[in-house]
Amino acid sequence: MADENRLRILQLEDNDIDAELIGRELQKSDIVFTLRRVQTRDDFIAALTEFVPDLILADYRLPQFDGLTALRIAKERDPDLIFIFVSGAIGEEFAIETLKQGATDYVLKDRMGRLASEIKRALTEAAERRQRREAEEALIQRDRQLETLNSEIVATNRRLKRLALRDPLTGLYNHRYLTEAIELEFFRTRRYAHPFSVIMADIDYFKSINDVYGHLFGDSVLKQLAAQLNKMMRRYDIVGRYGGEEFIMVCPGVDRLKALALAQRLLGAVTIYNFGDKKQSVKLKISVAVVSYPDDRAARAIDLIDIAERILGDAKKAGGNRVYSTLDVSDSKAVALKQSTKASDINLLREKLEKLDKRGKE
Ligand code: GH3
Ligand code: MG
Repeated sequence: MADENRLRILQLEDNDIDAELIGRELQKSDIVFTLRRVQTRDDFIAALTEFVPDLILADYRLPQFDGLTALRIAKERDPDLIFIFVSGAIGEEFAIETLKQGATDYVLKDRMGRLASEIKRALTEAAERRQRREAEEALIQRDRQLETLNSEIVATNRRLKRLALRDPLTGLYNHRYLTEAIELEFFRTRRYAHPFSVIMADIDYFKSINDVYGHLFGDSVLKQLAAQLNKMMRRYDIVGRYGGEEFIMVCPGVDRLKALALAQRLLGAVTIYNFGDKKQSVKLKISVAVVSYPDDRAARAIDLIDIAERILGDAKKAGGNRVYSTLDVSDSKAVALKQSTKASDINLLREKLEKLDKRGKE
């Protein structure tokens, strides 16, 4: 049998006759082994690293060394090393002490017949222990992998959720989120009877900025405006990009009067800001519509957005660069706003067509 498959037995024994006896006992068995015998502390320690035993058979009493110290040294090196005392009669107390200290077993010299079977039992138990430990380690490893996978899934979900709710250019909330947020505020307002306002802002003549300075420049202007709007709003307001150059701010707890003041501040701040970069800067003008609930009556949340778009249309028609609410549109129109959405949709379409026609002529 190849050397590496032989059981490597280190024998700590000073008595030649006993050593011979143990050797013969092992030969009689079917254990295939390589035996190294040592008698002193130094040789024992050296053999642990040079010989690297699988198993130690140790006497208890030696002239210059003792079995318990050998056991301690061996266990320090490798806590799993099989260590069997083979000794003359030992008291029960000592036998218990050896096991407490980590000995695998003890065999009395006058019962040497047990040696081979004890060694085999110890080997089987050690193999089982190893298997159990490997299985446990594999389990821990798998748990760890699952944990990592789990946190990756959580992170991906968070990213996906963010992607689903945010506008990629400006990082603001997107159209979908805004509609849901307005819906939610609408129900909350009806339930708790506190007001809320929607501020819709649209850049005046933004198309011409794209036309003159290019689409990329237009993009950076949109990003800067988004940042400005975001900076000016309170933490619990929702700021989003509703469409191309149209932004919406949802302000819970804010009535029309407060919202109008806020919208004026936004308009003022945007007007004085320099948009663009070092090479090119532009001034922006915006038109702002303010709708508030319950000041503006609406049967559904979506009606508020319709009203805002109509007010915005009127603000543009009046030359832009202004804040409008239903207070600024003519009475008949305000009433019309509150009527059937079908009629208001037709009006909205008509206005859009008029606007397109006007632009075509420009
Ligand atoms: P008005 O004063 O009536 O609001 O006119 P306007 O030019 O601002 O509005 P219009 O609806 O005629 O055109 C909007 C322009 O916004 C046209 C479109 O190319 C541009 N736009 C929309 N989304 C983006 C974008 O993500 N990036 C850039 N650079 N431009 C955009
Ligand atoms: Mg515009």
